[in-house]
Amino acid sequence: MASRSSPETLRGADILARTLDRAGLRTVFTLSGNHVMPVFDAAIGTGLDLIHVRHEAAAVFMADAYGRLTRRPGIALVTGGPGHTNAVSALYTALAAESPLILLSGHVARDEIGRGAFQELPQADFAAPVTKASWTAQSAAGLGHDLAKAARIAASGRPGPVHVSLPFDLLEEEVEGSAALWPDDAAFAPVATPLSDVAADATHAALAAARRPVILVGPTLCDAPGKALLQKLSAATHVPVVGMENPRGLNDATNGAFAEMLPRADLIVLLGRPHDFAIRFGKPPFVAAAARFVVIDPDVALIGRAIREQGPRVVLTAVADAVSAAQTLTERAPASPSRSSEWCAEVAAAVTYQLSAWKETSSPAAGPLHPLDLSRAVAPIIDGDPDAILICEGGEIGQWPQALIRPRRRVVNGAAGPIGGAIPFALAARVVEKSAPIVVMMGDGAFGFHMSEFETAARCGLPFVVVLGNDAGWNAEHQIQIREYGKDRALGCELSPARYDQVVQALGGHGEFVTRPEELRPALERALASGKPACVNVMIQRVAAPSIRRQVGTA
Ligand SMILES: Cc1ncc(C[n+]2csc(CCOP(=O)(O)OP(=O)(O)O)c2C)c(N)n1
Repeated sequence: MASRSSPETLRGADILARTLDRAGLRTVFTLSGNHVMPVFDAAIGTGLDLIHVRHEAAAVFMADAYGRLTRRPGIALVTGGPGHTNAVSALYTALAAESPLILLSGHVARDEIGRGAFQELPQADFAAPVTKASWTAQSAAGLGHDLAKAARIAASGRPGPVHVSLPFDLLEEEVEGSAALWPDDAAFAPVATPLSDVAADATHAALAAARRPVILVGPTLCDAPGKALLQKLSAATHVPVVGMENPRGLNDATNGAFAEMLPRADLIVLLGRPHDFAIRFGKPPFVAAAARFVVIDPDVALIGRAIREQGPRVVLTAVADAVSAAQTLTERAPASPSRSSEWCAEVAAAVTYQLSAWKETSSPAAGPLHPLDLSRAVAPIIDGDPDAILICEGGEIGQWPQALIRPRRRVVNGAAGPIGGAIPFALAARVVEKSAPIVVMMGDGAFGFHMSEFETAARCGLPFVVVLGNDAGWNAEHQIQIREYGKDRALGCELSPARYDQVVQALGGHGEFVTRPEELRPALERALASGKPACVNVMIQRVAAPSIRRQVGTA
């Protein structure tokens, strides 16, 4: 391992670091290791900001949240072999969340491949099933172009993760400096797949002919700019547009009682929304047997899947990315909507529906608290600042804020349904958002996965507040046991009421412990005011997630 031998030459690692710098992809979520130390060395003197973390999966979760919040690829850099395998597990989440990111992994030198090299693994193959593209770089001079290609693929079409393995010999190899090393800005830019005017007009004709059409969108359009665009589309057409990015699909608490409306739809436009489990495979009673489908998707294979599942009920298909298609549909909407706003209002009322029982539910004076009260305390913090970011984990506790709080900016665990990503998500959110509140709501089970990242956050000065619903158990799975097997057969889902607030204090953050309702708001205020990464550890009742059903008339 060495620095450059002359100022006229550059190591592959220098090309990589400087290309990231030139492209403005300066935050690198990373964990050190033999194979990537040349890149750490090359980062010195560039504008790169290495945020070095405590687990490679956390680096990928951070790059994922960065990608979702900015629509620019987040960058994760890890070492080869076990560093790579740790990182790959989190790519599954990013893939389902349609999150643009680039995983760069160190890799054995090319002349050691197949010889039993230290930490040797066919890394590109290992990452392939959970990425849009995955390859091993082949030349030092081409590393900048590898990066540009990875960024372009990650953010084009259906956004998602891309992996590039970096053989050690390439990172160390010296090449002559030349203009040809540096890709131009355009090489990084995503390529739009626009919806043709003909397809847009045909979609509008299908919408106009339907009585109760619904447009369903996926994670790509559930971010803040996506939501703003969809509001315009819905206002221009009087067609309800519903985002689905939660692993619970039609039971997504965010969408209230929408599951009761979908069977009434006679036309469903899947606008970048895969035809999958989330819509219960489009079958009755969740979707009307007579419903027709329009499928607009950047991925031909997913269009094919919808046709396989629905046959002739698919009346129109088009290849286009979700953002471009939503823009074109909005621009080409008829001058005035062809339908009244009644159906749209009915769907909106279902989506925002909240059970009246919730109004009467609150925590007993002596505690433990009801999970509803945690969301009630967090809501004004999020509602009070349009730039605030709410982060919701999986598990039962994570469903309450999704039912009660409607933030402009939000990161949820996503369609892959993982638990454990929320603390890394929060850390990356703070990299993106410098001042507005960032609040995480999660359970004690999920907290354990990456709690060591509080050390990273404290060390890097990245504050956020975790409101931890501590029911001393893996409640979501416990609820399944009670429901499916009976109360007396609950096994393997108990945890202890551990003092995670004290763990956070020991790692350099701020901790609060709450056992009674009146303690919660002051504790939250202190946590926010601390300016540190904070954990408000709240002892809660172990109750099932909200199940939102109401009786509505059918058409
Ligand atoms: C990576 C991963 N492991 C396991 C699961 C299964 N799982 C889903 S929710 C859950 C329990 C979560 O417990 P906690 O975070 O305490 O939240 P709670 O359900 O108790 O509110 C488990 C184990 C999962 N979805 N993802």
